[in-house]
Amino acid sequence: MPGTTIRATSKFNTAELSFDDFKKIVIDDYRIGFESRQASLIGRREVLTGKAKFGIFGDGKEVAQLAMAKAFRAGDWRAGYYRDQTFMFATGMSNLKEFFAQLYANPDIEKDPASAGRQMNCHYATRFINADGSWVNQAETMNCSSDISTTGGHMPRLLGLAYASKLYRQNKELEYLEQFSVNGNEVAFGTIGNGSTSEGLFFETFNAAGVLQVPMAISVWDDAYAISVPAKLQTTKEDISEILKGFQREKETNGYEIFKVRGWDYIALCETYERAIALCREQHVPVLIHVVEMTQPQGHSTSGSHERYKTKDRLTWEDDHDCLLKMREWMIASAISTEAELDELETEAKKYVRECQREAASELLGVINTELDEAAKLIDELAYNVAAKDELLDISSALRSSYDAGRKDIIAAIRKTLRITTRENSAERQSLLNWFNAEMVKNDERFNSKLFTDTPQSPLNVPVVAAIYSDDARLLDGREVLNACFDINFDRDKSIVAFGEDVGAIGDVNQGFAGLQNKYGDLRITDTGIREATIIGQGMGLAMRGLRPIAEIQYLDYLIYAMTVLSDDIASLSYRTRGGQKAPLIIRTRGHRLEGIWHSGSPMGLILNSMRGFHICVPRNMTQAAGMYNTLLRGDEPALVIESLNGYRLKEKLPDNVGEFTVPLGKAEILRNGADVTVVSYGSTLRIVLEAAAELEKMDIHIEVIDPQTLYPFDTENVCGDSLKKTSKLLVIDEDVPGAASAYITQKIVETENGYYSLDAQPRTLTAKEHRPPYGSDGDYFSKPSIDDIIEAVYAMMNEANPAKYPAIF
Ligand SMILES: Cc1ncc(C[n+]2csc(CCOP(=O)(O)OP(=O)(O)O)c2C)c(N)n1
Ligand SMILES: [Mg+2]
Repeated sequence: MPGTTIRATSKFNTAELSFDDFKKIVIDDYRIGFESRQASLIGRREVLTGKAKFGIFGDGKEVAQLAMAKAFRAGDWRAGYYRDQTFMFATGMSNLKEFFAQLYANPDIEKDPASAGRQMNCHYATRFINADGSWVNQAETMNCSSDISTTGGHMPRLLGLAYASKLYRQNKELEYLEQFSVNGNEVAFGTIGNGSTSEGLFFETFNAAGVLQVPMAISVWDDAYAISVPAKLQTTKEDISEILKGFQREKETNGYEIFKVRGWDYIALCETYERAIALCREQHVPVLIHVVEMTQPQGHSTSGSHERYKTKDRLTWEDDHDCLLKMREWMIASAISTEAELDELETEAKKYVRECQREAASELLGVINTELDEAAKLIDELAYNVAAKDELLDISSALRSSYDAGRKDIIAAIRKTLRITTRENSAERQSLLNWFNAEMVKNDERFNSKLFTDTPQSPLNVPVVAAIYSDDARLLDGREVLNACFDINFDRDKSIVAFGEDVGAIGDVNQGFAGLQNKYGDLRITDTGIREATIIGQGMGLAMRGLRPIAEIQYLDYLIYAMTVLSDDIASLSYRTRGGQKAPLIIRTRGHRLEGIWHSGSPMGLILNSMRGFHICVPRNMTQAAGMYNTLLRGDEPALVIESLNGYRLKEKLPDNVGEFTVPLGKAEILRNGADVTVVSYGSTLRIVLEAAAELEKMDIHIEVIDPQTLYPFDTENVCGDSLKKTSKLLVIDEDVPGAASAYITQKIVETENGYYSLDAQPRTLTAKEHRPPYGSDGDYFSKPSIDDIIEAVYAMMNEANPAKYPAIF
């Protein structure tokens, strides 16, 4: 039985290395590369013969990755893409059996620790959360942040992983966090395909790292194609390192060191990586290693064949420049090995990879077959006691004879059986039902769990601490309440940092951080360039490395620039690693009720539909916001806090414990009692709703006003549903377009909270118009829900219920 291969490639770093030692290292490297190639070849065959769904492999990229692995150390990080299997094998961060387990989508974490069968093959991750929710010692492990499939989407995260090393090196107050860094000596390694460098995220990241001077090493795997599209249509001058030459650092300037090397030249690659990474690690200079003349022996993926779009000449060139072939030729020419020795090595390697593949396949099949046998037996037992015996026996025999049955086939067979036997009430049916229910719990765990990491440190477990007010509590501007909250937290927890556009010197455009840079230094309260996607990526990387970042997006409207990082990367991180990684990033922004097409600030539907995996906080004032920050800063899950833009100068009472009191997530509050209509809204709109409530009172209409406070989670105590028991009428008010957040809130109340059963009128929503609001107060009035709109919407509901008492206005 093949053991799991944990090998770290040895480095050529000693002057005394004998030729024999050198030979051994090279031969071992070749073996790793060759095994990796075999895995690619077998993997493709498994897909094409229907045993796995999809395959994308690292063939043609092996030799450069062997060289990169030599420069990679404990404490270092990788943020890469789907071609890096050889690197993962060479560093021991993954192995062949895990490779195949992922290819077969095995949901067992032990078998596929990277994603528990949730990600396509070659999407890697190391697990860095212990069972109790604590962090592993990242300074002692090699670390791989979880891959995503979107081309270049990982670049912003890479920036953050590198930036953490800068903070750990330069901020001496962080020395106590020794499980995350040794004096910032870690390098963040990024890999990206040549085609993907066309993405904006690549350029944004590249520039930001040059400004920040962080230990980030980007390798571009250049095989001159991006699926079928050649370099000519991707990259100016067809050469990414050529066009990035302006970033080359010079005397007295910041910038990059740029290297270019051929992907089949083993020795040049080893030398380049050693030099580049030493510089990056020691001096915190970002480096670009452009690896050219790479190939794709099997084409892009199992979805198609490259013969369709590559010329005969190109295909011949690729055959001749196959990196393993070239390495082999060089090894023989330099007397490192002989043809016969390498033949033998290759034969052994093929056998070994085959064994790994077979074991991975049979491990999954074995478990599924046991479940299948149990299910089929239970169906049989039921069949002999019911009228539909033959139909049931057909189901069990189809299940037994199905080729490569999966869990879906087993569960579908049981569900069908249960449908057929609804009128039966036997012990056998109950046994089947019990088995089904138990299996569904396991399947839920396998396929649907860990949207959040749900550790004991979850913000949902943070103790509730009420705000305390002295009799002489000061009345301050809302921004000052926030400022006081941040001040105390920065003092309490040295790992908290905040950054964003205009956050540093002026303390953000609304002064929430005013004075704090002076007090805590510019490593903790920091200005950034205008680059929302990488502000979020910067926060993500820091959060993965044990810091507590607050990343600021100046206005909510600009969150859209960062949407791919938020949605594809952070929101799915816990889910796609089945709780193996977390990024407890807090995003601070402000929105609602400003005016103008790009400052109207309520793309809430967009957020709700793309950020599951975040907590979404919509505080109605700055005190509630402060309480939410206090909760989130003590928890370990990502969150978005949308402050009310027009609330910074409104007066609020300063709690005595402004840095300690907490607002629990998911706790709705009744702001005003009333028995006629339940009105649910959030954020700044609530102020208008409360004004409308006072007007309505004069008309003898009493509305109950509820603030859910957070949209994820939403009203976990059923406050809205309970209110409907009293009012039987629901109005949801929202500033986004029709069918956006208002639809979500209505669904939650009517369906999840069973509000439907209390309603005696159609539930209604009052939203903004379908277009964005124009600039100016008139534009706001005619586009967003106004006090008049609210009064009339409530009144119309009362008119419908009792026209005699509430005659129509219009
Ligand atoms: C944002 C995004 N756009 C498009 C795709 C589809 N896609 C997947 S791989 C790929 C080509 C990538 O080429 P390159 O960066 O050169 O890497 P290579 O596969 O050649 O190693 C494309 C277009 C994607 N996954 N994500
Ligand atoms: Mg390419």
